[in-house]
Amino acid sequence: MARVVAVSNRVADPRKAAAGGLAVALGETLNATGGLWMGWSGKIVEGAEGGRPGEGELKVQQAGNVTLATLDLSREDHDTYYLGYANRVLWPVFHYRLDLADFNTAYLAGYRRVNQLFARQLLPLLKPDDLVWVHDYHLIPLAAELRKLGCNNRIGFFLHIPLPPPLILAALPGHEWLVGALFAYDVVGFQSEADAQHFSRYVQSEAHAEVVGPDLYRAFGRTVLARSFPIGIDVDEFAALTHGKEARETYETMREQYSKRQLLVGIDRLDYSKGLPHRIRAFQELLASYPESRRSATLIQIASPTREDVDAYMDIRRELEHLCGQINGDYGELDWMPVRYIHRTLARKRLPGLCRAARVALVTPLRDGMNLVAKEYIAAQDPGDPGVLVLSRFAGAAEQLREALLVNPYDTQGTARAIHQALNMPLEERQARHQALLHRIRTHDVHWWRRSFLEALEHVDAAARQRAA
Ligand code: GDG
Repeated sequence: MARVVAVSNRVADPRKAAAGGLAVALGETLNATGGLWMGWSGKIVEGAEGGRPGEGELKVQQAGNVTLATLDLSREDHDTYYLGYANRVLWPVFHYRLDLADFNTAYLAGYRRVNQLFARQLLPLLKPDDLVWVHDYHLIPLAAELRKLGCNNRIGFFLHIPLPPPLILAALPGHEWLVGALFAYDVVGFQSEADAQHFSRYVQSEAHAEVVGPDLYRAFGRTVLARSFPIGIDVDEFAALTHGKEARETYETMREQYSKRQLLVGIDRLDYSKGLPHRIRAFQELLASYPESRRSATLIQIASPTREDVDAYMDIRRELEHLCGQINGDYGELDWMPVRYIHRTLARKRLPGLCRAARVALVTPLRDGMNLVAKEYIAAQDPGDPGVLVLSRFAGAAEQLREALLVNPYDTQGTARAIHQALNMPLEERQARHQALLHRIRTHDVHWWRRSFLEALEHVDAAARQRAA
């Protein structure tokens, strides 16, 4: 296979365990294929007013069989491109939260500038046969910028977050430009069927795209293959972590502490898309409606800090702290607190131990592209005595994980009922559901995801590319 060149906002050393869905999946991909990974270094260069680092500041280093190419950003570029357009515009809009979007025109200018900078820096590193694989909403216009500079490589794009329905997308100023930029790719991948359908409906109604074959859309003088490629996890690697020293220690400590209680777990970045306040309210409803869960059910909620410079994230933190304080105040006893809320990142090696010790996992985002925690929880279970996954129907993962208990996170009482059902589920039913779920995450794991996307990119119709050139 041709060399893979991955591009994402951030890069991480693929030899080290990373926190964050994209970093974990891309690290695995590049470890398997070798190749080049390009992105922002994470460093901000303070300069003269509005100063940007000059060209040619790409830092190239080797990490095993992967070459890492990173560039620094100026303060202005970082604030407009990353904090601004990516996280104050695209993230909320794509998660159906128009109310949280801040359509500041300076953000868009920064977004375009940084995508142009990425294209200029990347082009000299490319060989003609390289497969270029661009990731996520930070870099949607990158292929269009590369094409402008004469790049004729096969370029694929994968969107890790949801794509909203046409009418929500159409509220984004400049949406025609943004979606038009997707046609500079050869393959565009989404997490779920629902997202792929939103794309299909949008391009046909707003861009008069023609459907020229299965999943093939023609508009703006180019043809793009657009379909879902649901991302998975490395099931064996996660299961192996479960048996590692740190995970076993965590598992044993938890089992000891909660031997007479029922442990529930939630593991999320502290992001408003993850539905944490709704989850805590559903847990509160459980304690109110099912008195037998008092003094017994305990929820450990890990909420790892993220994007703390964006206002909406400070607000969600305050709301969550308030709710956890309230529920502990209302229901706590000298020897039992209903919620243990931890606003820190837990070491990756400990996560599987916590997952295995928990009888129930609450994965209840209001919207999520996929949600890898749902899959990690399944991989960490003891098949002889597995726990139960309570999963939001609005996570991309719900399309695949039908044997989880699917809930509407906005329905507090319905979610509380599902939690109660999960806590009381007989062993046989737990085993049957877990077996089906484990099979699903094994057949559609991260290796399957990488192979199916890259095969689609490698074999995308040559004739269609010729017509487009
Ligand atoms: C985006 C999309 C999509 C979480 N807390 C800790 C920790 N994590 C790890 C989890 C998991 C990853 O981070 C989170 O992945 P998710 O998929 O749940 O969510 P996002 O970060 O929002 O990822 C998402 C994903 O991209 C991949 O395409 O599924 O829909 O939003 O691996 O275990 N890891 C450690 N400590 C923590 O406290 N070490």
